[in-house]
Amino acid sequence: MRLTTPDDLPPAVTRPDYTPSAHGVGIVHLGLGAFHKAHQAAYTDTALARSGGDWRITGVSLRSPEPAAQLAPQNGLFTLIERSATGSTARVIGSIANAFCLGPDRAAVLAALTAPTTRIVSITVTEKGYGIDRSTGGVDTAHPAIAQDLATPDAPVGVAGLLVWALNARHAAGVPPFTVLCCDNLPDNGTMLRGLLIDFARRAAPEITNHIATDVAFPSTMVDRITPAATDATLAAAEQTTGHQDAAAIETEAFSQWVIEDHFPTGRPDWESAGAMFVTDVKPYEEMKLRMLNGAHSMLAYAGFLAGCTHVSDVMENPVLNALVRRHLTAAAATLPQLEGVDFADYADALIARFSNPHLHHQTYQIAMDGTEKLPQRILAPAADALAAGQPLDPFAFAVAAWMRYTLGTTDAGDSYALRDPREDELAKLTRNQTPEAIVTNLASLPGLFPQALAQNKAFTQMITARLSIMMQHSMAQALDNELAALE
Ligand code: CS2
Repeated sequence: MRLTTPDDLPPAVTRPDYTPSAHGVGIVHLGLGAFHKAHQAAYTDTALARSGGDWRITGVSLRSPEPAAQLAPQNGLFTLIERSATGSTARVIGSIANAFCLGPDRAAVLAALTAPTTRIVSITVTEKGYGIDRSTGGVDTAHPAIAQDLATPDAPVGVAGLLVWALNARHAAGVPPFTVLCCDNLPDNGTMLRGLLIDFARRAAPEITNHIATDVAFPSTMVDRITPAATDATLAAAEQTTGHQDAAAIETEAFSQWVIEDHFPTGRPDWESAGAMFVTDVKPYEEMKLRMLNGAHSMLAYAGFLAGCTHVSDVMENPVLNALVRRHLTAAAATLPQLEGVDFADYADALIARFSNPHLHHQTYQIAMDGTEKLPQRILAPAADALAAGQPLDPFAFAVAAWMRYTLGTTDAGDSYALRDPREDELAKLTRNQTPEAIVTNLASLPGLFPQALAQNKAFTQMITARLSIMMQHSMAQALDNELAALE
Protein backbone atom coordinates (compact mmCIF):
# COMPACT_ATOMS: atom_id res chain seq x y z
CA MET A 1 0.00 0.00 0.00
CA ARG A 2 1.20 3.47 -0.89
CA LEU A 3 1.93 5.99 1.87
CA THR A 4 -1.08 8.35 1.90
CA THR A 5 -1.82 8.98 5.56
CA PRO A 6 0.37 9.34 8.66
CA ASP A 7 -2.09 7.29 10.74
CA ASP A 8 -0.94 3.82 9.90
CA LEU A 9 2.77 3.68 10.69
CA PRO A 10 4.80 1.28 12.87
CA PRO A 11 5.86 2.72 16.26
CA ALA A 12 9.53 3.01 15.24
CA VAL A 13 8.63 5.59 12.59
CA THR A 14 8.12 9.14 13.85
CA ARG A 15 4.93 10.63 12.48
CA PRO A 16 3.94 14.30 12.23
CA ASP A 17 2.99 15.35 15.75
CA TYR A 18 0.11 17.51 14.45
CA THR A 19 -2.76 17.16 12.03
CA PRO A 20 -1.31 18.30 8.72
CA SER A 21 -4.66 19.16 7.13
CA ALA A 22 -5.47 21.50 10.03
CA HIS A 23 -2.73 23.91 8.93
CA GLY A 24 -2.95 26.28 5.97
CA VAL A 25 -0.21 27.01 3.46
CA GLY A 26 2.10 29.98 4.12
CA ILE A 27 5.14 29.05 2.02
CA VAL A 28 5.67 28.43 -1.67
CA HIS A 29 8.89 26.55 -2.31
CA LEU A 30 10.55 26.59 -5.74
CA GLY A 31 12.78 23.54 -6.36
CA LEU A 32 11.06 20.49 -4.92
CA GLY A 33 14.17 18.32 -4.79
CA ALA A 34 15.87 16.02 -2.30
CA PHE A 35 17.55 18.84 -0.40
CA HIS A 36 14.33 20.74 0.23
CA LYS A 37 12.65 17.60 1.52
CA ALA A 38 15.55 16.76 3.85
CA HIS A 39 16.06 20.30 5.10
CA GLN A 40 13.43 23.07 5.01
CA ALA A 41 10.48 20.65 4.87
CA ALA A 42 11.85 18.81 7.91
CA TYR A 43 12.44 22.03 9.91
CA THR A 44 8.93 23.22 9.03
CA ASP A 45 7.47 19.86 10.06
CA THR A 46 9.00 20.22 13.52
CA ALA A 47 7.97 23.88 13.78
CA LEU A 48 4.35 22.98 12.93
CA ALA A 49 4.36 20.32 15.64
CA ARG A 50 5.92 22.59 18.27
CA SER A 51 4.27 25.94 17.56
CA GLY A 52 1.58 25.43 14.92
CA GLY A 53 0.68 28.12 12.40
CA ASP A 54 -0.47 28.19 8.81
CA TRP A 55 2.95 27.40 7.46
CA ARG A 56 2.57 24.35 5.30
CA ILE A 57 4.34 24.35 1.98
CA THR A 58 3.24 24.35 -1.64
CA GLY A 59 6.21 22.72 -3.36
CA VAL A 60 6.89 23.52 -7.00
CA SER A 61 9.37 22.00 -9.39
CA LEU A 62 10.10 24.32 -12.26
CA ARG A 63 10.85 21.65 -14.83
CA SER A 64 10.87 18.03 -13.73
CA PRO A 65 7.40 16.45 -13.42
CA GLU A 66 8.75 13.67 -11.16
CA PRO A 67 8.69 15.28 -7.69
CA ALA A 68 5.01 16.24 -8.03
CA ALA A 69 4.14 12.87 -9.59
CA GLN A 70 5.75 11.15 -6.59
CA LEU A 71 4.35 13.38 -3.84
CA ALA A 72 0.86 14.32 -5.01
CA PRO A 73 -0.60 10.76 -4.80
CA GLN A 74 0.86 10.55 -1.27
CA ASN A 75 -0.86 13.77 -0.10
CA GLY A 76 2.60 15.35 0.13
CA LEU A 77 3.81 12.80 2.69
CA PHE A 78 7.22 11.21 2.42
CA THR A 79 9.67 9.22 4.52
CA LEU A 80 12.91 10.84 5.61
CA ILE A 81 15.54 8.32 6.68
CA GLU A 82 18.22 9.95 8.83
CA ARG A 83 21.49 8.00 8.90
CA SER A 84 24.35 8.57 11.32
CA ALA A 85 27.48 6.46 11.67
CA THR A 86 25.81 4.55 14.50
CA GLY A 87 22.26 4.02 13.28
CA SER A 88 19.22 5.17 11.34
CA THR A 89 15.86 6.64 12.23
CA ALA A 90 12.85 7.28 10.01
CA ARG A 91 10.20 9.95 10.14
CA VAL A 92 7.27 10.81 7.94
CA ILE A 93 7.12 14.51 7.06
CA GLY A 94 3.74 16.23 6.83
CA SER A 95 4.67 19.82 5.99
CA ILE A 96 4.19 19.62 2.22
CA ALA A 97 0.55 20.38 1.41
CA ASN A 98 0.71 20.52 -2.39
CA ALA A 99 3.21 19.36 -4.97
CA PHE A 100 3.12 20.98 -8.39
CA CYS A 101 5.13 21.07 -11.57
CA LEU A 102 5.11 24.51 -13.18
CA GLY A 103 4.36 23.27 -16.72
CA PRO A 104 1.13 21.32 -16.18
CA ASP A 105 0.12 23.13 -12.95
CA ARG A 106 0.87 26.70 -14.05
CA ALA A 107 -2.46 28.20 -12.95
CA ALA A 108 -2.20 26.67 -9.47
CA VAL A 109 1.41 27.82 -9.08
CA LEU A 110 0.65 31.40 -10.09
CA ALA A 111 -2.37 31.42 -7.76
CA ALA A 112 -0.17 30.23 -4.88
CA LEU A 113 2.45 32.89 -5.59
CA THR A 114 -0.14 35.67 -5.54
CA ALA A 115 -2.24 34.38 -2.62
CA PRO A 116 -2.23 36.83 0.33
CA THR A 117 -1.71 33.81 2.61
CA THR A 118 1.68 33.13 0.98
CA ARG A 119 4.15 35.03 3.12
CA ILE A 120 7.42 33.33 2.20
CA VAL A 121 8.79 32.02 -1.09
CA SER A 122 11.80 29.82 -0.43
CA ILE A 123 14.08 28.50 -3.15
CA THR A 124 16.49 25.62 -3.82
CA VAL A 125 17.17 25.44 -7.53
CA THR A 126 20.97 24.84 -7.31
CA GLU A 127 23.59 27.41 -8.21
CA LYS A 128 22.92 27.22 -11.93
CA GLY A 129 19.17 27.66 -11.61
CA TYR A 130 19.18 31.42 -11.10
CA GLY A 131 20.92 32.75 -14.20
CA ILE A 132 23.32 35.11 -12.43
CA ASP A 133 26.14 36.72 -14.33
CA ARG A 134 28.90 36.30 -11.75
CA SER A 135 30.98 39.13 -13.15
CA THR A 136 28.19 41.74 -12.81
CA GLY A 137 25.81 40.25 -10.21
CA GLY A 138 22.97 40.92 -12.67
CA VAL A 139 21.16 38.54 -15.00
CA ASP A 140 22.99 36.32 -17.44
CA THR A 141 21.03 37.07 -20.60
CA ALA A 142 22.36 33.87 -22.20
CA HIS A 143 20.74 31.72 -19.45
CA PRO A 144 17.81 29.93 -21.13
CA ALA A 145 15.16 30.80 -18.50
CA ILE A 146 16.33 34.41 -18.19
CA ALA A 147 16.31 34.85 -21.97
CA GLN A 148 12.83 33.34 -22.26
CA ASP A 149 11.41 35.38 -19.37
CA LEU A 150 12.88 38.65 -20.65
CA ALA A 151 11.20 37.95 -23.99
CA THR A 152 7.83 36.95 -22.47
CA PRO A 153 7.68 38.27 -18.88
CA ASP A 154 3.95 37.51 -18.60
CA ALA A 155 4.53 33.77 -19.00
CA PRO A 156 7.48 33.23 -16.65
CA VAL A 157 9.34 29.91 -16.42
CA GLY A 158 12.42 30.74 -14.31
CA VAL A 159 13.07 31.95 -10.75
CA ALA A 160 13.68 35.63 -11.57
CA GLY A 161 10.77 35.79 -14.02
CA LEU A 162 8.31 34.11 -11.64
CA LEU A 163 9.27 36.18 -8.61
CA VAL A 164 9.19 39.51 -10.42
CA TRP A 165 5.87 38.62 -12.07
CA ALA A 166 4.36 37.59 -8.72
CA LEU A 167 5.68 40.61 -6.79
CA ASN A 168 4.29 42.84 -9.52
CA ALA A 169 0.87 41.17 -9.45
CA ARG A 170 0.72 41.36 -5.65
CA HIS A 171 1.71 45.02 -5.63
CA ALA A 172 -0.95 45.85 -8.22
CA ALA A 173 -3.57 44.05 -6.12
CA GLY A 174 -2.47 45.76 -2.88
CA VAL A 175 -1.16 42.49 -1.39
CA PRO A 176 2.04 42.82 0.69
CA PRO A 177 5.10 41.18 -0.83
CA PHE A 178 6.31 37.79 0.35
CA THR A 179 9.74 37.35 1.89
CA VAL A 180 12.20 35.75 -0.55
CA LEU A 181 14.35 33.07 1.09
CA CYS A 182 17.21 31.73 -1.01
CA CYS A 183 18.44 28.36 0.33
CA ASP A 184 21.19 27.59 -2.19
CA ASN A 185 24.92 27.37 -1.53
CA LEU A 186 25.78 30.79 -2.89
CA PRO A 187 27.67 33.53 -1.07
CA ASP A 188 25.44 36.26 0.37
CA ASN A 189 22.54 34.40 -1.17
CA GLY A 190 19.81 36.85 -0.11
CA THR A 191 21.69 39.88 -1.40
CA MET A 192 22.63 37.99 -4.54
CA LEU A 193 19.00 37.14 -5.32
CA ARG A 194 17.90 40.69 -4.54
CA GLY A 195 20.45 42.03 -7.06
CA LEU A 196 19.29 39.51 -9.65
CA LEU A 197 15.61 40.44 -9.25
CA ILE A 198 16.31 44.16 -9.36
CA ASP A 199 18.29 43.77 -12.58
CA PHE A 200 15.61 41.51 -14.09
CA ALA A 201 12.86 43.95 -13.11
CA ARG A 202 14.75 46.90 -14.61
CA ARG A 203 14.74 45.10 -17.92
CA ALA A 204 11.30 43.46 -17.87
CA ALA A 205 9.05 45.48 -15.54
CA PRO A 206 10.78 48.76 -14.61
CA GLU A 207 7.71 50.03 -12.74
CA ILE A 208 8.23 47.41 -10.01
CA THR A 209 11.99 47.84 -9.50
CA ASN A 210 11.71 50.37 -6.71
CA HIS A 211 9.15 48.29 -4.82
CA ILE A 212 11.46 45.25 -4.95
CA ALA A 213 14.45 47.31 -3.84
CA THR A 214 12.69 48.97 -0.91
CA ASP A 215 9.84 46.75 0.29
CA VAL A 216 10.90 43.14 -0.23
CA ALA A 217 12.97 41.23 2.35
CA PHE A 218 15.70 38.87 1.15
CA PRO A 219 17.21 37.29 4.27
CA SER A 220 20.43 35.37 3.63
CA THR A 221 20.78 31.81 4.91
CA MET A 222 23.38 29.13 5.42
CA VAL A 223 21.86 25.70 4.81
CA ASP A 224 23.54 22.40 5.56
CA ARG A 225 22.54 18.78 5.34
CA ILE A 226 24.33 16.21 3.19
CA THR A 227 21.62 14.59 1.08
CA PRO A 228 22.45 12.03 -1.59
CA ALA A 229 20.09 11.58 -4.52
CA ALA A 230 17.53 8.87 -3.73
CA THR A 231 18.08 5.44 -5.29
CA ASP A 232 16.03 2.25 -5.53
CA ALA A 233 17.74 1.20 -2.29
CA THR A 234 16.30 4.32 -0.60
CA LEU A 235 12.77 3.43 -1.67
CA ALA A 236 13.24 -0.20 -0.61
CA ALA A 237 14.55 0.88 2.82
CA ALA A 238 11.58 3.22 3.29
CA GLU A 239 9.10 0.49 2.38
CA GLN A 240 10.74 -1.93 4.74
CA THR A 241 10.70 0.58 7.62
CA THR A 242 7.24 2.07 7.15
CA GLY A 243 5.38 -0.84 5.61
CA HIS A 244 4.28 1.44 2.74
CA GLN A 245 5.49 2.08 -0.75
CA ASP A 246 6.94 5.55 -0.93
CA ALA A 247 8.06 6.94 -4.29
CA ALA A 248 9.24 10.18 -2.64
CA ALA A 249 11.40 8.75 0.17
CA ILE A 250 14.76 10.34 0.82
CA GLU A 251 17.89 9.51 2.82
CA THR A 252 20.00 12.10 4.57
CA GLU A 253 22.52 12.40 7.39
CA ALA A 254 21.47 12.92 11.02
CA PHE A 255 23.24 16.30 11.18
CA SER A 256 21.60 19.45 9.93
CA GLN A 257 22.19 23.16 10.31
CA TRP A 258 20.31 26.29 9.28
CA VAL A 259 21.52 29.79 10.05
CA ILE A 260 19.12 32.51 8.96
CA GLU A 261 19.17 36.28 8.95
CA ASP A 262 16.10 37.26 10.99
CA HIS A 263 14.28 39.54 8.57
CA PHE A 264 10.74 38.30 7.94
CA PRO A 265 8.37 41.30 7.87
CA THR A 266 5.36 39.06 7.19
CA GLY A 267 6.19 36.41 9.79
CA ARG A 268 7.74 32.96 9.67
CA PRO A 269 7.43 29.50 11.20
CA ASP A 270 9.06 28.87 14.56
CA TRP A 271 12.05 27.28 12.87
CA GLU A 272 14.24 27.80 15.93
CA SER A 273 12.12 25.19 17.70
CA ALA A 274 13.65 22.77 15.17
CA GLY A 275 17.17 24.01 15.81
CA ALA A 276 17.54 26.84 13.29
CA MET A 277 19.74 29.70 14.42
CA PHE A 278 18.66 33.29 13.79
CA VAL A 279 21.46 35.84 13.53
CA THR A 280 21.97 39.38 12.27
CA ASP A 281 24.87 38.43 9.98
CA VAL A 282 24.94 35.08 8.21
CA LYS A 283 28.05 35.79 6.18
CA PRO A 284 30.69 34.29 8.52
CA TYR A 285 28.68 31.05 8.80
CA GLU A 286 28.10 30.94 5.10
CA GLU A 287 31.78 31.43 4.31
CA MET A 288 32.80 28.78 6.81
CA LYS A 289 30.42 26.27 5.29
CA LEU A 290 31.10 27.11 1.64
CA ARG A 291 34.87 27.13 2.03
CA MET A 292 35.30 24.24 4.44
CA LEU A 293 32.46 21.78 3.80
CA ASN A 294 31.70 22.55 0.18
CA GLY A 295 35.31 23.40 -0.76
CA ALA A 296 36.60 20.12 0.63
CA HIS A 297 33.63 18.31 -0.96
CA SER A 298 34.46 19.64 -4.42
CA MET A 299 38.16 18.86 -4.06
CA LEU A 300 37.50 15.31 -2.84
CA ALA A 301 34.83 14.76 -5.51
CA TYR A 302 37.16 15.55 -8.43
CA ALA A 303 40.25 13.85 -7.02
CA GLY A 304 38.24 10.97 -5.54
CA PHE A 305 36.15 10.27 -8.65
CA LEU A 306 39.31 10.14 -10.79
CA ALA A 307 41.04 7.95 -8.20
CA GLY A 308 38.20 5.43 -8.54
CA CYS A 309 36.16 6.27 -5.41
CA THR A 310 32.42 6.05 -6.02
CA HIS A 311 31.29 7.41 -2.65
CA VAL A 312 32.57 10.11 -0.32
CA SER A 313 33.06 7.51 2.40
CA ASP A 314 35.39 5.55 0.02
CA VAL A 315 37.43 8.72 -0.41
CA MET A 316 37.78 9.05 3.34
CA GLU A 317 39.04 5.47 3.60
CA ASN A 318 41.90 6.26 1.24
CA PRO A 319 44.69 7.48 3.58
CA VAL A 320 46.22 9.85 1.03
CA LEU A 321 42.92 11.49 0.12
CA ASN A 322 41.95 11.60 3.79
CA ALA A 323 45.14 13.54 4.56
CA LEU A 324 44.47 15.90 1.66
CA VAL A 325 40.92 16.56 2.87
CA ARG A 326 42.36 17.53 6.25
CA ARG A 327 44.96 19.73 4.61
CA HIS A 328 42.27 21.44 2.57
CA LEU A 329 40.09 22.06 5.61
CA THR A 330 43.01 23.65 7.46
CA ALA A 331 43.89 25.90 4.52
CA ALA A 332 40.26 26.95 4.05
CA ALA A 333 39.83 27.67 7.77
CA ALA A 334 42.90 29.93 7.70
CA THR A 335 41.10 32.26 5.25
CA LEU A 336 38.13 32.82 7.60
CA PRO A 337 37.69 35.61 10.12
CA GLN A 338 37.16 34.40 13.68
CA LEU A 339 33.60 33.40 14.45
CA GLU A 340 32.45 33.66 18.03
CA GLY A 341 31.48 30.35 19.54
CA VAL A 342 32.96 28.30 16.68
CA ASP A 343 36.28 26.50 16.75
CA PHE A 344 37.25 25.77 13.14
CA ALA A 345 39.38 22.79 14.19
CA ASP A 346 36.31 21.22 15.84
CA TYR A 347 34.24 22.05 12.78
CA ALA A 348 36.86 20.35 10.59
CA ASP A 349 36.80 17.23 12.81
CA ALA A 350 33.02 17.12 12.59
CA LEU A 351 33.20 17.39 8.79
CA ILE A 352 35.69 14.52 8.61
CA ALA A 353 33.29 12.41 10.68
CA ARG A 354 30.33 13.39 8.49
CA PHE A 355 32.19 12.67 5.24
CA SER A 356 33.27 9.29 6.67
CA ASN A 357 29.69 8.18 7.49
CA PRO A 358 29.61 4.71 5.87
CA HIS A 359 25.80 4.56 5.81
CA LEU A 360 25.40 7.56 3.53
CA HIS A 361 25.98 6.60 -0.09
CA HIS A 362 26.89 10.00 -1.40
CA GLN A 363 28.42 9.79 -4.86
CA THR A 364 31.51 11.80 -5.79
CA TYR A 365 29.97 12.07 -9.28
CA GLN A 366 26.94 13.88 -7.81
CA ILE A 367 29.11 16.51 -6.11
CA ALA A 368 31.36 16.86 -9.18
CA MET A 369 28.58 18.30 -11.36
CA ASP A 370 28.33 22.03 -12.15
CA GLY A 371 31.95 22.79 -11.30
CA THR A 372 31.93 26.20 -13.00
CA GLU A 373 29.05 27.23 -10.73
CA LYS A 374 30.67 25.93 -7.56
CA LEU A 375 34.38 26.69 -7.84
CA PRO A 376 34.21 30.49 -7.42
CA GLN A 377 32.78 30.53 -3.88
CA ARG A 378 34.19 27.19 -2.73
CA ILE A 379 37.81 27.23 -3.96
CA LEU A 380 38.71 30.41 -5.81
CA ALA A 381 37.47 33.02 -3.32
CA PRO A 382 39.40 31.44 -0.42
CA ALA A 383 42.43 30.98 -2.71
CA ALA A 384 42.34 34.71 -3.53
CA ASP A 385 42.18 35.53 0.19
CA ALA A 386 45.03 33.10 0.91
CA LEU A 387 47.10 34.76 -1.82
CA ALA A 388 46.45 38.23 -0.39
CA ALA A 389 47.35 37.05 3.13
CA GLY A 390 50.49 35.14 2.07
CA GLN A 391 49.01 31.82 3.19
CA PRO A 392 49.68 28.40 1.59
CA LEU A 393 48.18 28.04 -1.89
CA ASP A 394 49.05 24.40 -2.66
CA PRO A 395 45.76 22.95 -1.38
CA PHE A 396 43.76 25.30 -3.60
CA ALA A 397 46.05 24.73 -6.59
CA PHE A 398 45.56 20.98 -6.16
CA ALA A 399 41.77 21.34 -5.99
CA VAL A 400 41.70 23.52 -9.11
CA ALA A 401 43.99 21.11 -11.00
CA ALA A 402 41.73 18.18 -10.03
CA TRP A 403 38.71 20.07 -11.38
CA MET A 404 40.54 20.92 -14.62
CA ARG A 405 41.54 17.28 -15.04
CA TYR A 406 37.93 16.29 -14.42
CA THR A 407 36.68 18.65 -17.16
CA LEU A 408 38.52 16.47 -19.73
CA GLY A 409 35.71 13.93 -19.38
CA THR A 410 37.72 10.69 -19.35
CA THR A 411 39.13 8.60 -16.52
CA ASP A 412 42.74 7.44 -16.35
CA ALA A 413 41.51 4.12 -17.78
CA GLY A 414 40.09 5.97 -20.80
CA ASP A 415 36.40 5.64 -19.93
CA SER A 416 34.36 8.73 -20.67
CA TYR A 417 31.70 10.30 -18.47
CA ALA A 418 29.25 13.16 -18.89
CA LEU A 419 30.54 16.39 -17.39
CA ARG A 420 27.13 17.76 -16.37
CA ASP A 421 28.16 21.41 -16.26
CA PRO A 422 26.11 24.26 -17.78
CA ARG A 423 29.28 25.46 -19.53
CA GLU A 424 30.36 22.04 -20.76
CA ASP A 425 30.45 23.02 -24.45
CA GLU A 426 32.68 25.99 -23.70
CA LEU A 427 34.87 23.79 -21.47
CA ALA A 428 35.25 21.21 -24.21
CA LYS A 429 36.38 23.85 -26.72
CA LEU A 430 38.93 25.27 -24.31
CA THR A 431 40.44 21.95 -23.26
CA ARG A 432 40.19 19.57 -26.21
CA ASN A 433 43.65 18.42 -27.41
CA GLN A 434 45.39 21.10 -25.38
CA THR A 435 48.55 20.99 -23.29
CA PRO A 436 48.27 21.38 -19.50
CA GLU A 437 49.70 24.92 -19.80
CA ALA A 438 47.08 25.92 -22.37
CA ILE A 439 44.25 24.35 -20.37
CA VAL A 440 45.23 26.34 -17.27
CA THR A 441 45.52 29.56 -19.26
CA ASN A 442 42.22 29.00 -21.05
CA LEU A 443 40.19 27.99 -18.00
CA ALA A 444 41.69 30.71 -15.79
CA SER A 445 40.41 33.29 -18.25
CA LEU A 446 36.83 31.96 -18.44
CA PRO A 447 34.64 34.99 -17.64
CA GLY A 448 33.20 35.04 -14.12
CA LEU A 449 35.38 32.21 -12.79
CA PHE A 450 38.83 33.23 -11.49
CA PRO A 451 39.23 36.48 -9.57
CA GLN A 452 41.70 38.61 -11.55
CA ALA A 453 44.40 38.57 -8.89
CA LEU A 454 44.48 34.78 -9.05
CA ALA A 455 44.30 34.44 -12.83
CA GLN A 456 47.21 36.86 -13.17
CA ASN A 457 49.34 35.31 -10.46
CA LYS A 458 52.05 33.31 -12.23
CA ALA A 459 53.07 31.39 -9.12
CA PHE A 460 49.50 30.16 -8.62
CA THR A 461 48.89 29.20 -12.25
CA GLN A 462 52.24 27.41 -12.32
CA MET A 463 51.28 25.45 -9.22
CA ILE A 464 48.12 24.35 -10.99
CA THR A 465 49.95 23.51 -14.21
CA ALA A 466 52.55 21.38 -12.43
CA ARG A 467 49.81 19.29 -10.84
CA LEU A 468 47.63 19.07 -13.93
CA SER A 469 50.65 17.86 -15.94
CA ILE A 470 51.15 14.95 -13.58
CA MET A 471 47.45 14.12 -13.60
CA MET A 472 47.36 14.16 -17.41
CA GLN A 473 50.72 12.57 -18.17
CA HIS A 474 50.66 9.99 -15.37
CA SER A 475 47.53 9.53 -13.29
CA MET A 476 45.48 10.91 -10.43
CA ALA A 477 47.03 8.21 -8.22
CA GLN A 478 50.50 9.56 -9.03
CA ALA A 479 49.39 13.14 -8.39
CA LEU A 480 48.00 12.09 -5.01
CA ASP A 481 51.27 10.43 -4.04
CA ASN A 482 53.25 13.50 -5.04
CA GLU A 483 50.91 15.72 -3.06
CA LEU A 484 51.32 13.53 0.00
CA ALA A 485 55.12 13.42 -0.36
CA ALA A 486 55.15 17.24 -0.33
CA LEU A 487 53.03 17.17 2.84
CA GLU A 488 55.40 14.94 4.77
C1 CS2 B 1 27.67 19.23 -2.18
C2 CS2 B 1 26.52 19.85 -1.41
O1 CS2 B 1 26.77 18.43 -4.21
C3 CS2 B 1 27.47 19.30 -3.67
O2 CS2 B 1 28.03 20.17 -4.32
O3 CS2 B 1 28.86 19.86 -1.80
O4 CS2 B 1 25.29 19.50 -1.94
C4 CS2 B 1 26.58 19.49 0.08
O5 CS2 B 1 26.33 18.12 0.27
C5 CS2 B 1 25.60 20.29 0.89
O6 CS2 B 1 25.83 21.65 0.67
C6 CS2 B 1 25.70 19.96 2.37
O7 CS2 B 1 24.95 20.84 3.11
